[in-house]
Amino acid sequence: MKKIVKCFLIGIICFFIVIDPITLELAEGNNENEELFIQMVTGEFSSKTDDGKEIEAYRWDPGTIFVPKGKDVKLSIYGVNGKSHPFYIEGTNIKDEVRKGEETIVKFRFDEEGIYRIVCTSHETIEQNGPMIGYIVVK
Ligand SMILES: [Cu+2]
Repeated sequence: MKKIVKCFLIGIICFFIVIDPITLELAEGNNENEELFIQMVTGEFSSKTDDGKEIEAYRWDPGTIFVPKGKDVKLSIYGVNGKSHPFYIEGTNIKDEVRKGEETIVKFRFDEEGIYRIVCTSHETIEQNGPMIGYIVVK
């Protein structure tokens, strides 16, 4: 009886010392190769000033995303508010457009740390119902 308990305990200890770290390592290794999937939508703030003027601003939501350096990223942007948002991403060759009711997918990887902007060229400034500018923070 004592032998069975001993074997059982040794089995458990072996699992945590030997097998579990291997399992974890494999899992971590696989995650490193996977691309990071981030989802965004286009949104809109609207309001009225005291003198009755309608004001609005289109936005990327979330407005800031964090991305590890050297990681492949797949970014999905779904158009909710606004008919069309042509955009570019600094530090890449990406130029594309998000349309209402459609999903736009772009892929990129940053090898340098920094803050890169995603800029909608139709709503870049306050005067153009923006600023529709998002920030990609690469660390
Ligand atoms: Cu826009």
